[in-house]
Amino acid sequence: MRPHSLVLALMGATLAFTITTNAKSPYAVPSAAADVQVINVTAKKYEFNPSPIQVKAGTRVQLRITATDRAHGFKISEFPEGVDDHGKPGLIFSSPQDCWKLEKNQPLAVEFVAQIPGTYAFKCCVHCGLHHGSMKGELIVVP
Ligand SMILES: [Cu+2]
Repeated sequence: MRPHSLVLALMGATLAFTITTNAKSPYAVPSAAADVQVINVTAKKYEFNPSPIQVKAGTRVQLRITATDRAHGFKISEFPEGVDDHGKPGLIFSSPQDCWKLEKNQPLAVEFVAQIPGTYAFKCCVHCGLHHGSMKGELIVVP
């Protein structure tokens, strides 16, 4: 009888542990990460994909950009087209940078809140070849 009750005790302990672990899991998910819209973007000679990228105003966006053929760069205007830089920025960056460097096959996260509706131009900012100057894209923030 003793080995049997030991097994029962172990099963009971395992069950209690499982219930405790499950009860905690909904709170283990960080709420900050849950409301970020992650968009995967690839960069290659001489285009970004997708482009245009469309998001809703008020969204926290994380662009996960991967250069697939060689090093590239990512530079985006924080002001919508047609608005000069005297106004409020329409994209609020977690850590602003003039030019994000993209190493080949190393995804880079660019995070911001898309505050003001409009069209935001972005382009490659690391010289990558003959048509580097035409490597451009657009982020469209819709109301
Ligand atoms: Cu380039």
